[in-house]
Amino acid sequence: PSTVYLKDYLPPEFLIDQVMLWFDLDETETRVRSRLELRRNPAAQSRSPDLRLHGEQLELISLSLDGQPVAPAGYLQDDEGLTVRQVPDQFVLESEVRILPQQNTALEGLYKSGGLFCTQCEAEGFRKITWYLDRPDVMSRFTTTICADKQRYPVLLSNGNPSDTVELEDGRHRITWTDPFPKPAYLFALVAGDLRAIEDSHTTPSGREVTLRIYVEPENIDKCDHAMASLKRAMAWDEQQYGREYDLDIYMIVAVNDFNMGAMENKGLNIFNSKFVLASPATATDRDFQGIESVIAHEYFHNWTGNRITCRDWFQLSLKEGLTVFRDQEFSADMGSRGVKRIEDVRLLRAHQFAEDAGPMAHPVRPDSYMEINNFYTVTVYEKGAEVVRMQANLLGPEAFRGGTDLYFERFDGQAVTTDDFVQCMADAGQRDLGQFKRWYSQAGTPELTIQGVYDAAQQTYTLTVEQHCPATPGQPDKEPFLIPLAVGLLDDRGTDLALRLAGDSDPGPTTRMLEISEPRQQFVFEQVPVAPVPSLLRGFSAPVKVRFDYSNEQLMFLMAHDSDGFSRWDAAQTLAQRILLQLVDDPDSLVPEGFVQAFRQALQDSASDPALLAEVLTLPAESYLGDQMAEVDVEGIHRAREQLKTLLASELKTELLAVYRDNEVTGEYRPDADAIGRRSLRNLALGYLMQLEDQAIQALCIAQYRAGNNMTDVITALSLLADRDIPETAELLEGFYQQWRDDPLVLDKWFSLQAMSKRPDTLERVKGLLDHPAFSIANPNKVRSLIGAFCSGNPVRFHAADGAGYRFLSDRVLELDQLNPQVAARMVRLMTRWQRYDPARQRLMQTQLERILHTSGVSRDVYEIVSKSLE
Ligand code: DPP
Ligand code: ZN
Repeated sequence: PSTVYLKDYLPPEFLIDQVMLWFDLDETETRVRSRLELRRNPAAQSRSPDLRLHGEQLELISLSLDGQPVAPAGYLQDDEGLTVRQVPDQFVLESEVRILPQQNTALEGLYKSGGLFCTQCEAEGFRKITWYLDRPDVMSRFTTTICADKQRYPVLLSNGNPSDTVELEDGRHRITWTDPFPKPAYLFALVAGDLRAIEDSHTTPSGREVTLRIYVEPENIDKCDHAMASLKRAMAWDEQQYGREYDLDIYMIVAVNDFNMGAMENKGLNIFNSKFVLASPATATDRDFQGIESVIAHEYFHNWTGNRITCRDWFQLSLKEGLTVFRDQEFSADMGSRGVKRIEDVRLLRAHQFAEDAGPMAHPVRPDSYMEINNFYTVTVYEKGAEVVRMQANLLGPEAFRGGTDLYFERFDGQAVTTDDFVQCMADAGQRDLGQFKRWYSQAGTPELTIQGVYDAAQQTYTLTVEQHCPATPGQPDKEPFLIPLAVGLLDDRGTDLALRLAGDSDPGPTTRMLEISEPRQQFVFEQVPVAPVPSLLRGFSAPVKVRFDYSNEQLMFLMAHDSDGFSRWDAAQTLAQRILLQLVDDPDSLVPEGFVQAFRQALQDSASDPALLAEVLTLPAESYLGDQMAEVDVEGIHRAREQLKTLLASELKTELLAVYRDNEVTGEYRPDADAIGRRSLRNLALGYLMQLEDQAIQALCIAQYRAGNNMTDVITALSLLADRDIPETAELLEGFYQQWRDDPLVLDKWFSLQAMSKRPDTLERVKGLLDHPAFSIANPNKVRSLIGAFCSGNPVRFHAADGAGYRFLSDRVLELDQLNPQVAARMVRLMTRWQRYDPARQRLMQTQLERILHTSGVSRDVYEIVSKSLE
């Protein structure tokens, strides 16, 4: 496969002013007619006599130019597109093609999900529908006519505003949708099927009345309320926080069961993985409710950050994704508990993005090259991209940041632009040079800050020396220094924040200072510091970096107890827990400091703090994250150490854990609000510790919680804990759960996952058995993720079994899946690409499987790119 480079970007030679599309949908074949109004781009830097259009898997029926059929010598079709020879400067190109959506298992382009027709065009799916300039910098006005059997497909949707429906004689009907906003082809969408909708409305500040509709399959009509409420909150928030309002008369969301990603922001017609729409207290967990709210908001926010202003090319993907993730994070923070949201986001970033940045797939937020763009919808582009936007907000402060986004919307509305364009708006609004800051977009890797603090009692000064270093990443051996906002505070001996006065300040400043690190080594001198302070570093996680500071255990416990910054309190607890766990990996007999147990006890007895925050503090770092902190991952040692510490905490703190379990019961009607969610998470965390004790009374408690069936959060937690253990009732409960939910695919996803993540030694055998279960289908991405993905990523000790059975299992599945759905296959194969982190025996086992995949004939470009890069 060939590589595409950012440095080769050229503006398009042609533009498309208008597109008209006609779809004739049918079970055996679909016909797509298109009419493109083309003209040469005055801004083009090259001029070829021919027109080159993208197109894949299209069967040509007819082709005409300005109304005249194009003779066979006048065009050339190949696997990737169509060349029309010797075209004029302005012309109309019409074509008709035949496509087979019912055979499209890649779920890219037009495909069928159950009885529905639907589309997924980002990034390059539109070229599987018709010939086109399938690149985001070609923005055009779309008019779409859909014709289908009325009985099977009573609902026909596309982007924009609808015409009246026309009834046709043969039992078919037809409708035309017109989208007044120019858009790139990746935002095109079409849906046809037997759908029901719930409807609501929203009035924008300028007085536009917007109809809101969520379409689902008939059996799900009572599971849409939360999604609708989330949408309305997101619309109001974007109006309030960013001054952005919606621009069409109708906003539609459609839920489908077969979807490669989470959701898609198509103009006026979002298509969602049903996982991020459907919820009821009986079927959805607190996490599901929160995930729906945030994904609904994310896609809605894209209307401005993505659709109105889009990406010039796919290297700029983070322009829309990083910014939109930042926006949805802030929205969720405002809707729920801000402190907890920040911790969750940082946990995810550290677990996945730091790992990606340290591995063979490391790439900058704005990559320089790719083979397959679908492989770059990554935690780096999304989550690190969001951190890069957040740092700009940190550097500018809220007012200038808002000025920057206002400027961005004003300057670039209707255009396809770059991350540099975005940063320039921030620089202009903040009236500062952000040239150095842009390295965050071009340099991969997680910077490390090594910090030392020296207190001078005579001078009453405290000096922080900060050194930055960024490890090498593939293709980038040396890095230039980054501009890093480092939020710091200093605690006195009673744990109170000191007012911070830097050398040269006339007045004492605030208690948190945003230091700007721009040099390889820098010093900051704080004056009038009355006592030796404990520094609180990287408050609020002000930058996506690693901090090394030589804290004593006592200092960490002190920060855990006193830091005014909730994030830093949590972070101190994580650092200490990590230190203790890694010692236990080295030596199972090493002593756990009594102060640590005591700190846990205090947290359990703390009835003043937010239970959700306490649950975060009391959660030990994950096995995979602990592995990332070791020179060589000790799979079994980590699992053993973590189980050992959990059991120790459970036995030392049994009384307190039982009290937390008892006191945090949430009664009354289920509500997914921050308070109830927090209490459930703390209570279920306590149950998790208690279940370590192999105590029959506690197992009975767990079974009782399962049987009470109050809500899916409590039910699934209890069942997961039971599935970890060899308890006689488990098999029967698992079977009962299946029978109860056999008709609800989203609930069954949870059932597959919890079995895949079971600690039991025979889990792989069970997972293999579940592949043959009637409810499993390798063609459905949610099922693949919940069974295969959950096992390989959520169960390190079983996946990395020393005999290599887990690796063989994964590569077998990847090869099978690659035939059907390369995008999802490439996601799965990533789980084996960090082989260099393991011992030589495991390395060889993983390499063998990777080589086997690479040398299989017909392997997709998606999988090839990941595997070949991981073996380099
Ligand atoms: N653009 C989608 C999203 O992240 C993914 N295809 O919202
Ligand atoms: Zn997005």
